[in-house]
Amino acid sequence: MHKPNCVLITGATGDFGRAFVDRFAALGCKVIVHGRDAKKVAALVSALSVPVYSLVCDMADPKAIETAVCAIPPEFQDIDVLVNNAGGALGLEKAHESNLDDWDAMIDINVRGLVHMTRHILPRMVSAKRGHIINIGSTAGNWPYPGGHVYCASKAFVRQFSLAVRADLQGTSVRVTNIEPGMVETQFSLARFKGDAARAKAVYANTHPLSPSDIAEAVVWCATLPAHVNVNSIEIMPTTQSFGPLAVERFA
Ligand code: 8X3
Repeated sequence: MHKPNCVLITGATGDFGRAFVDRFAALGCKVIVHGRDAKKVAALVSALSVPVYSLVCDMADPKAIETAVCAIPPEFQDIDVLVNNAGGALGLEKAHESNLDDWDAMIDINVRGLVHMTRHILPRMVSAKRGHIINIGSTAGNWPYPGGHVYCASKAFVRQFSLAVRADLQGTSVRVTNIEPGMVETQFSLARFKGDAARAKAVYANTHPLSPSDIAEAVVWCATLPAHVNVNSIEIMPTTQSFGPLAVERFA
């Protein structure tokens, strides 16, 4: 098994992030726990028994990302897995009725934040000829749906960015993987619906969604495969979720 040295997980205080932190910590990896809220990061870190570093910054603020990454101490600079997990969806209104601030926030975190973090971490991986960028994409990047607009587009960006960066990394031994989860029961919908708990709960009602640990399983599997194996992408849905027909407008 390929054992990572040091894993940086963005958005680590969320449901996915905590599942990833737990799994990599169980492997004995050093973990860099990123979050925006210092208190939440401190609570997560206090439960870990592996070497851990807290990286507190807002992924929507490129300068803050750079400053935080530059301050990582030498003993945590051997990052060989970056899990770009921070991100989310805001709103499900039709495109022409959406809130532009929501659109900007999704672009800032899902796209710009991920790109900046990747750009800061990659050079050291390339010099070390060892590393793995694992991006958390979404089925939304492959399959559009009403109200998905910028969220779907941001995840399509993440997919193509992952593949194109992989092309650039030919010859460096650095791996890139895009994990594309479908419906997973997390705080994702609560955030999308801005705290409307009933609406968020309804998304997962009377079905069997995936859990964050299902996605952690895939992330850790990819990260621990032998160094000569690169999983380009994995799309994962619950068995209860599949595809619908294309919509056709019919005239009266
Ligand atoms: C989450 C999957 O279908 O809610 O990325 O957009 S979906």
